[in-house]
Amino acid sequence: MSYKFSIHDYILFLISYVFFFLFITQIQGISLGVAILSEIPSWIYLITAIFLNVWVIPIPVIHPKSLPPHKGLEAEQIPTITSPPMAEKKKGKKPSVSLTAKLQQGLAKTHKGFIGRISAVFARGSVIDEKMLSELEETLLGTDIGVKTAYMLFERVEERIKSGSVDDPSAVMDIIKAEVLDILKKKESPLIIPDDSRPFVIMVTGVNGSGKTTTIAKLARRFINNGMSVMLVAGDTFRAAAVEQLEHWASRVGADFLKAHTGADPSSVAFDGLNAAISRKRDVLIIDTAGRLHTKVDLMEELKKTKRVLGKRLTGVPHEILLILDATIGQNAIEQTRQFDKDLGVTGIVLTKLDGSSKGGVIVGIANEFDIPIRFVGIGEDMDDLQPFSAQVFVDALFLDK
Ligand SMILES: Nc1nc2c(ncn2[C@@H]2O[C@H](COP(=O)(O)OP(=O)(O)O)[C@@H](O)[C@H]2O)c(=O)[nH]1
Ligand SMILES: [Mg+2]
Repeated sequence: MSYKFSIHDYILFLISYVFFFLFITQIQGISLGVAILSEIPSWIYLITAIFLNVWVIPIPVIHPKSLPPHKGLEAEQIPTITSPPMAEKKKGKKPSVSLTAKLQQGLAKTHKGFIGRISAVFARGSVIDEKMLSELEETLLGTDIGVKTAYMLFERVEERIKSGSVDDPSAVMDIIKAEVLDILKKKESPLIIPDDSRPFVIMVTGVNGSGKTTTIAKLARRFINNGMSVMLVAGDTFRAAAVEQLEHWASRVGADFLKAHTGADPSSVAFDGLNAAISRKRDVLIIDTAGRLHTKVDLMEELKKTKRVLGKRLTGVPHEILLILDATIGQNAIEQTRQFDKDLGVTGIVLTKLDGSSKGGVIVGIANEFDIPIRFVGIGEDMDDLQPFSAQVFVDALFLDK
């Protein structure tokens, strides 16, 4: 068990001894020369002194400031828990841009790399012919949606053209837009924190650099802005810098933070985090995890163990296994999803760095190939640059010609 004493605790501790002193003087009948002090019954001094002491000294489980004992896991991994200062107010004002406009800006490169290439095929002629169709097939295969989705999309468009329901090249984009919307709509499902699952536990996974820690900060801020209390756990225990990065964000967004020493067993830190979130009655617990190459068996085993340990402590936990995918890696994100889902059972996806990628079309492939909801999209490094995924808003922004 561990608890970091703050300056307020030391002051309360000293005050408790003042009350003890007053109690002793009262029962000994020593006059301090202040009439009102001797009129107060001695038991009030005693109770106050005991209360202040108990408040300062963390008592396992029953005390709100205490961390519960470290059950069944390596005893040397003593975690440190810190409470946040007031969340930092945003410095300076940014010009306000609507969410749709921001998404549009963020998707500009993908628009060029995905939509731009397809519409170029149809700009070349005024009638749809075989050549145009085979160019469309080739172009779709060259985008980042993956072979399977490219063929599916092509077949659907070809079917509509051959059935005679479209003959104008400019109308084909509308069909493709409707098909893409249809695929994405099925995976639109916002992350809802139910009242009866507190703490709601989110285990955040993904390879190094995909944006896990940044997304955790953005999520924490979102939850805190919605009136929820949040605790963050540094489960990427192998990289000291990763722990520091999360600690920095926790204090900036106003979340509790728990860490252990470098190299500690991640499942043990996650377990401590869950215990702490339960005893502190936090609404949301977000666990960061390591992201060494996902093909490494030991990483997957480590993540599986963390999931198992959490589930043993509280049924149904983790409620959400969020996979963070970097849009700049294009089709590799499909393979990453396959790996993480096979081993962990991913329950939600966040696609980050759409703003820096021309390969954001991969979202269509992921939505088509997996039965996993897309929860959010990341369109920048700022805290506000995480948007809940809305298929309609996304498709409108993606297909919009400027
Ligand atoms: N442009 C952009 N950068 C992002 C986004 N999300 C994360 N990043 C950046 O990606 C880098 C890696 O992010 P980090 O959260 O440390 O990744 P982790 O290793 O998975 O925890 C950092 O420089 C982030 O600022 C995003 O949506 N857009
Ligand atoms: Mg990280």
